[in-house]
Amino acid sequence: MSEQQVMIMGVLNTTPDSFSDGGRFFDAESAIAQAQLMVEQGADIIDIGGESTRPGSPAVNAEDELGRVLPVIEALSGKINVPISIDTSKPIVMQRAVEAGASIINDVYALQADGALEMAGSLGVSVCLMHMQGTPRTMQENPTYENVVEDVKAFFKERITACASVGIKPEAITLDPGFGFGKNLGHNIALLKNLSEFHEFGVSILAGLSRKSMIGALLGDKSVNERMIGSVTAALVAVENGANIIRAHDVAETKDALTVWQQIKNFRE
Ligand code: 7PJ
Repeated sequence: MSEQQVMIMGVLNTTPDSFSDGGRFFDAESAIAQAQLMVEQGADIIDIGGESTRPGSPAVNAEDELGRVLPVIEALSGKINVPISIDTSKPIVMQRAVEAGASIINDVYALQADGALEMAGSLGVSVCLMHMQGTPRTMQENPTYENVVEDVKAFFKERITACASVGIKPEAITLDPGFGFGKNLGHNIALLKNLSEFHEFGVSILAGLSRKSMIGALLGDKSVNERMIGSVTAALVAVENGANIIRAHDVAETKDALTVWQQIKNFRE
């Protein structure tokens, strides 16, 4: 069996209200420094977002979102030697971000916004399609599934077909079950424990668990800045269950964990 490749996607929020880093990276200069640090620490992708999707957060208009992300992408493009992904659901932001140097679209709405699918197809870049039930404003009120793993699978199947219709090939697709996006603790754990089931689509799988409330809940309601070790532990469970990309805020710590995991796996006695 071929070795499981695991990459780290380092999170760079440029939103003033991002739940996990409280807007610390809002100005372009510190965003750039943080991105460079994450690359030194072992990030394989830098994910740049300008629209907060934390539960209850309001929508951001395209102009504000562009004002946050474009200066950072422009400054980083060519300066870091890893791909930049743009965390957005708006076609215009996708377009401008790719023109500025992004090569991956990471969309928590899985290209369902008006014109997003067509835009992603015409830009010819890779896409990460995340599952979400509802919208960030209300998604955590009462998430309900028949069978969360099967329901997410059906959604992925439909989105892969939609991608094919605009020329996005499976090689360019990553799937993400969207931990915490319209899911209660039981839903999140069911998805994590059954992550390997999503390999039936033959595309890579991303897990974003970093600092999320499910980690806080499992630790007896620890606050966001006390969730690092719990997040790294959950990331390891995800890779053990087949994840290929880990989306993380704490890149250095996640990298150490993955390095130890990989070396133990490869060790020949
Ligand atoms: C995710 C994301 C995630 C993907 C956010 C946060 C909230 N994109 N964007 N997967 N989460 N693909 O950083 O926790 O889980 S924003």
